[in-house]
Amino acid sequence: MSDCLFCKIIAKKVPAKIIYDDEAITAFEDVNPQAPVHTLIVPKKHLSTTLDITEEDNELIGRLIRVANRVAMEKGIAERGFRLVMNTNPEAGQSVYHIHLHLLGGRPMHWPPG
Ligand code: DGP
Repeated sequence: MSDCLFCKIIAKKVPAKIIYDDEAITAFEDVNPQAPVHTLIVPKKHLSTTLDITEEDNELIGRLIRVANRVAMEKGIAERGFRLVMNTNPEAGQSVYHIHLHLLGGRPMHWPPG
């Protein structure tokens, strides 16, 4: 999608610190980190919100989580623990309308979330 920030990052038209890239998924560091580890795992397919995910995306969503696990292991936070978050729509705080998995870790996480 031409006016989507994350589509532009995926296409390397907007710079980002990309740490993983394959034919379906790109992962890059969040520009405004909320924890020592804050990586965004993003499907290349443009889906505006989680509500747009259909059965044809089942494999893609599984891959997204497996990439997050891999990044967590590479960053050394897998055993300590980490949080995966996908915000949907305004009340959850979604600000970029291209789905993305937040990988957060490197500090204790609180529950319930704010
Ligand atoms: P959300 O609020 O769940 O839609 O998360 C969007 C995240 O995207 C937020 O944590 C900040 C991050 N972000 C916004 N703009 C940019 C950008 O230009 N580059 C990078 N790397 N991250 C961005």
